[in-house]
Amino acid sequence: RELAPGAVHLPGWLDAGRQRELVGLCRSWASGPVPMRAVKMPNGGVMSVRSVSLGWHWLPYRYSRTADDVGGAAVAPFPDVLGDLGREAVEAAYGPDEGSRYEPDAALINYYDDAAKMGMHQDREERVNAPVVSLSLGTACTFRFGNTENRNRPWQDVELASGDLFVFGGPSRFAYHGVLRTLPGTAPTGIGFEGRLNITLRQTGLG
Ligand code: MD5
Ligand code: FE
Repeated sequence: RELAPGAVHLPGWLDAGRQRELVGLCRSWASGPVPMRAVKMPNGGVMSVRSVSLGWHWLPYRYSRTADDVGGAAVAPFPDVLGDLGREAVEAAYGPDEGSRYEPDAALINYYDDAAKMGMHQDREERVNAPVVSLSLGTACTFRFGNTENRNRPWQDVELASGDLFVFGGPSRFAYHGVLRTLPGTAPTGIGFEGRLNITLRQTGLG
């Protein structure tokens, strides 16, 4: 479960009830003040993943309190329920001391249809090196966990399934990573959802 120092994968960390609950919350967040949308990249490309942010709006390559690329509405506040969930997640991965210190202030909810993927990248818009918490719901995917130097080998390919927790911190915080493909047909029955959702929690270090 520790793929590299600081990179901890806890399969099935969320039970079925909590997965369903989070799917319901994601639905409500997706219809908040800022529409869920595909991010347009500065090079003209459009991401195949669709996403919505809470607390801070992520756009390439900065955070804003307003949805500057899609209507300019104020981003919805970061909900307490995700702060508590983040502390619980970091505690499960690293222990109670680090768990209690974790104060995430931004969430990205990513939605992958069967064709969506995410290229290898680092998450480096945050100004502090607190861990990133990743929760997967619905359809499983092949996730590529790389190294901190570049987007090439060495990497490890791992399947992330519904309910899995992955915490990226310490020396793994700025590793390159991506989603190669989703694995259609693998969503648990009864979750009330088709496709893959990923919730990431981040501590931006912004005021
Ligand atoms: C996803 N999302 O499955 C992933 C999960 C994103 C993104 O990559 O930027 O929205 S988060 C994976 C992650 C975050 C921070 C560090 C590392 C992985 N890592 O060191 O591998 O939609
Ligand atoms: Fe990322």
